[in-house]
Amino acid sequence: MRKIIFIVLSGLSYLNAFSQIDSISVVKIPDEEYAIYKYDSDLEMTILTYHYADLWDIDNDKYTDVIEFISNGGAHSYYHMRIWLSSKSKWIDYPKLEIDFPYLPKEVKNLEMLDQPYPQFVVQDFDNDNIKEIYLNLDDYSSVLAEYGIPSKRILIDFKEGELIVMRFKTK
Ligand SMILES: [Ca+2]
Ligand SMILES: [Ca+2]
Repeated sequence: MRKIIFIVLSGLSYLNAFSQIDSISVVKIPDEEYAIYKYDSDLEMTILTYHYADLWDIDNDKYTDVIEFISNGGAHSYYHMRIWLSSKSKWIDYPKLEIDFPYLPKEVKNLEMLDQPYPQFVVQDFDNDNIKEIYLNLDDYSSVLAEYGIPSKRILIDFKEGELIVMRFKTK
């Protein structure tokens, strides 16, 4: 009898250990094929960056550009955006434009979909001029109000007359 109890207990502890290992192994980050880890010498830690290259031509020069979202390294991570434009060959930083879901955008079929909290990031031609704009639904608009005078969390970044312009997103 004692032997049977031992076997049952051993079996239970084995199952328990297995389920713990299993619960650790299923943790994945979304869109991980775009996730890269970079060492930040200011923060002195490795931080997660979403790196979208070879997908969109924001400045309409026929060469693809890069959009990155860089984590602040916090427990609840917020990501700020920066853009590499092929026509300028440099990074343009937007440290105040932060979202917490910087995942690969899906096509938005109607603008009513953007009345929801998600998606926070969309790259699409909203004004039908054959050039894609960047839509962001920001975490908070106080910084965009202070920096750009826009009293809205929902913004559009459009390339006009050789520059990226941050503007309020309008559905009409
Ligand atoms: Ca380009
Ligand atoms: Ca457009």
